[in-house]
Amino acid sequence: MIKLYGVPQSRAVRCLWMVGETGQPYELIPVATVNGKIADPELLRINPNNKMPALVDGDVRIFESLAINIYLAEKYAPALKASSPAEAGTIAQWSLWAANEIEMASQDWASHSFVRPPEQRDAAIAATAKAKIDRALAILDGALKGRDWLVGNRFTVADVNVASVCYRLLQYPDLANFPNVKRWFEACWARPAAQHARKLREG
Ligand SMILES: N[C@@H](CCC(=O)N[C@@H](CS)C(=O)NCC(=O)O)C(=O)O
Repeated sequence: MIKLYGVPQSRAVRCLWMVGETGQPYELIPVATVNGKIADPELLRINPNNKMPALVDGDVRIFESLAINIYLAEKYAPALKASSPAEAGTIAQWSLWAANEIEMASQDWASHSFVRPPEQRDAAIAATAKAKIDRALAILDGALKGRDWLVGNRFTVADVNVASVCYRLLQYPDLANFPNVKRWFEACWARPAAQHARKLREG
């Protein structure tokens, strides 16, 4: 059975969404921590970076949440995987774009807007992050103009990866400024597997 190491309150939520899309049975293995730091020899053997999530599926071991999702699509969700080299490149493009262009800004914005206790928030960091998010969302909005999904004419792992990296933007106040993103983002997160992953994370 697929084993996913991590907790839903981490980037593992991205893989919980994707494994839900596959319909495959899986086991979620929470990683051990000591004083809030990961201290789990089993995780370390799978991911030498000592970070979650990580996946074991038979002989296959993969770390990096977005790569795990691409693997799950490749192996278990034919409709969500690339159907040509061009699609494979475009799925990689959007996955790497999300990780590089939006992930840190989204985390900084959330962290300094509502995640941290008020006395630990820095309004300047939140404002800088918000400006970066707005720039990224304008690019995404352009890419989604006249289309429902990022790659091909169907929901793919690219949509799971980008929408799940943008998890914190479920609370973004200015999403309506990017109507194509808003429409797409709502459609992505309305999927049963996305709703389930959110429930696992938020309770
Ligand atoms: N790029 C990696 C990042 C993984 C990562 O940073 N995971 C965090 C939890 S969301 C973690 O394990 N942090 C523990 C630590 O840094 O000690 C991915 O997407 O999987």
